[in-house]
Amino acid sequence: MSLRTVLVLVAALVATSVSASPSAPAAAPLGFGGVVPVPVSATPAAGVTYQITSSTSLYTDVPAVGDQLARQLRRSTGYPVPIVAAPAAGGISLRLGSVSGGDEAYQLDVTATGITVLANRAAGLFNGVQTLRQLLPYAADSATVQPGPWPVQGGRITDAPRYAYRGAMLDVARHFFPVAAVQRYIDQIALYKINYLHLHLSDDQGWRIVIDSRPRLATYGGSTAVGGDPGGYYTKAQYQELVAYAAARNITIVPEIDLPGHTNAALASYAELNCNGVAPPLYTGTDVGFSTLCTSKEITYTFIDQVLGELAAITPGPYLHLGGDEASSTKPADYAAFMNRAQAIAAAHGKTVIGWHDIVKATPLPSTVVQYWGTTPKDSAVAGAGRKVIMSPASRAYLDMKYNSRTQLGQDWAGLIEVKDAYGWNPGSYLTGLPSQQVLGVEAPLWTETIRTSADIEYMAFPRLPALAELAWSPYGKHDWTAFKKRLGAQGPRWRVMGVNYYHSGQIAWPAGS
Ligand code: TNX
Repeated sequence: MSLRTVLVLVAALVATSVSASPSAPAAAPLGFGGVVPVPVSATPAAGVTYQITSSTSLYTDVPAVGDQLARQLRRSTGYPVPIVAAPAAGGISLRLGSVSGGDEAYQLDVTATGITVLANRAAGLFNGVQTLRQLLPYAADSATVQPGPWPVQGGRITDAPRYAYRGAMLDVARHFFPVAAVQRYIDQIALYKINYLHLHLSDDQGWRIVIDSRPRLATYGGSTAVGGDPGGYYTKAQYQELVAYAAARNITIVPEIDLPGHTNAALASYAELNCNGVAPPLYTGTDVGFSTLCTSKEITYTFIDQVLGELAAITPGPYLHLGGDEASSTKPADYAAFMNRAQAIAAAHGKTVIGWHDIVKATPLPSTVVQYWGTTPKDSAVAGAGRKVIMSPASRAYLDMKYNSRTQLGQDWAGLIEVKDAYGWNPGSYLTGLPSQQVLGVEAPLWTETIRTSADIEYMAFPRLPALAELAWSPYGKHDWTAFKKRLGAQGPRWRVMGVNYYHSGQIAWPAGS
C-alpha cells in the first residue's frame, strides 16, 4: 500500500467518524432575518430549533394548501410527510382559527416539537407557508432529493399585508408565453405573497385569448409577435387552467383588453372595426399610439360587449382591465365617450374596471381603479380623481426598464432602475396629493417588447419584484434598505436551487456560490 493510499484511507475514516459523531454541531437554521417581504413581527426563540425528519407529518385544515407544502417537502427531503387526519405531536399543522389582521394574516409558531401556522382563511395559511418555505434550508426548494438536515429556527412570526392589491403584470401580447411559462412565473411570485397577476392579453402585436363570437381575433390576430417571433393564444380552457393554477396560489388573474388604442391585432382581424372598413396589416414592430377602434361605429360597442362578456364569464376575479393608455390616435372627446361606454359594458358584466391612469381623462366610475404608470410624483389629475389607485410608477416599478446602461434586455424611457431605486419609495405617499387610504396597492408590470423567454422574465423580475412585493406587503415602518439588502441576498441561494435566472446586482452581497 502506498503512502498516498494510506493517507486517503485515513482521511476517509476521519471524515466518516466526524459526520457520524453525535457531538458534531447541528446545522444552524437560516433564522428569521432572511424573509422577504419582512414580516410585521418576528421574534426568534434563542436556541430553539425544529427539525423536519423522516417521521414529520402534516395536518391541514385546507387540503389545497397543505398538499402543496407536503409535495414540496417530499420532493426535496425524500421523507414521506404523510397528511394526517388530526394534528400530531412533532408535526406541522396548518390550522384555521382566529388571528388579527384579516383574511391574509397569519401567525407562525416554531417550537422544538412542532410548527403551527394559524390563519383566519386559506389565503392566510398560504401566506404563512410562503414564510415557512423561506425559513427552511435552501435545498428544500430543490426539485430532487437532498441530504438535509432540515432545521427551522424557533420563535413566532405574526404578519398581515399593508395593501390588499399586490400585483405583477405580464405582457403576453408583445411576446406570447405559453401556459407553462406563466405557471412558472406564478410559482416564483407567489413565494413573495403577490396576490394578483395582471395579464396584458391584447395589443397591436397580438391577441392572446379565444373569443368564440370573434374567432379571428386569436387565430389571425394572435398569429404574430414582436420581431416576427412566433405568436400564440390561450384557449378558454387554458385560460381557466391558469386562473385555477393561480387561485391555488392565492393569486387572482386580472385580464386586460387594451382599448381603444393598442388594438391593431383586432383591427387587422375584423375590417368592420376600422372607420374606413379596411383591415390594416398585422404589426410586429414596437411603436405605440398608432391604432384605435372606430369610436363612432355602433359595431365597436357590440364587439366590446362580446369580448368583455366572454372574458368576464371565464374570470372569477372581480376586475377587468380596460387599458385606455396611449390612445393618441383617438380624439380626446371620442376617447372620453368611448371609455365611459366601455366601463358601463364591463360593469354590466359584473366586473370592476381597472384602467391605466389615462382613464382619468374620461369619467372613471366611482368603483374604477386607476393604475398610475407615470414617471413623476406630481400628477394632480390622477391624485385628485378621488378613485382607488394602484401604484406602478414607471421609473420605480417597471420591470422592463434596464438595471443600468449595460443591461442587454429592456428599455430605458422611464430611466434605469437598480434594485435600490425599485425599493426606495413609499407607495403610500409617492403621488403628491393622493391620500394614502386611496392607494389600493402596488403592481410591477413587465412589458415584453424585448423579453422572449422565461429566463428573460426572471432576469428582469428578480431581484426587483421581491423589492416591490415588500413595498406592497410590509408596514412602511419596517422599510430599511440596509436590512433589506441582507434579506434579499438570502434569496440568491434559493433562486439558484429553483433555477431562477436572476440579475446579480452589485448592490447586494450575494452569499458565495449563489
Ligand atoms: C408604455 S405603460 C406602455 C406600453 C409599453 C411600455 C414599454 C403603458 C400603460 N403603456 O405599451 O409596452 O411603455 O415600457
